[in-house]
Amino acid sequence: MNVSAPEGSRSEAVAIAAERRWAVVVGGVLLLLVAMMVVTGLHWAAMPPSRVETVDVKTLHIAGEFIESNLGSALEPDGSVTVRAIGQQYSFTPQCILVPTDTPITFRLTSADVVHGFLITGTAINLMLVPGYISSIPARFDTPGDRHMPCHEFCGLGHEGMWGRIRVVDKATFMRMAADARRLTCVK
Ligand SMILES: [Cu+2]
Repeated sequence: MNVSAPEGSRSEAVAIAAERRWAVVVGGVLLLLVAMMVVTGLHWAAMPPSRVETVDVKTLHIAGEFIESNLGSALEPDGSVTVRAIGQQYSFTPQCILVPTDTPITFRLTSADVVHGFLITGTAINLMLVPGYISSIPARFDTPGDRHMPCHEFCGLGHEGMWGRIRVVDKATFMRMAADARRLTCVK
């Protein structure tokens, strides 16, 4: 009831000054976020992300890493295993991938036509296969056994029939087989 006029206008001035300050801070944050979106958008549009490897889809089957004779599991000089495979409408090549237990494994895959998915059931291995790019993921299996490998990106009318198998075998068995063959699969 007893608020004097000068006191009232002083608190109003304080409130207005505080509102201005916060308006500037919020405006600054918004400008920063918009600037980040613009810069990262242009950057990602201009080049693929770092460490992404590309591959020429037109020569996939006739030259380079993904020719048919190079697909399957390869034992590397350091004792690790590299698995190379292709997804295409509507199958994986090889249809059955053979890997050993207790060994560092690197999966390297690509697509010959449209986007496919590569997933190994019961594991965290889950990749998107994009034509023109090599998708790579490290893995390690502790127990032998068969696992499914379904395509999980809708890739056309035959999508539901697109799946393969991963067979994990005992390390000693794999090493015996690797002594006789350059590339291993479990395709019958
Ligand atoms: Cu597919």
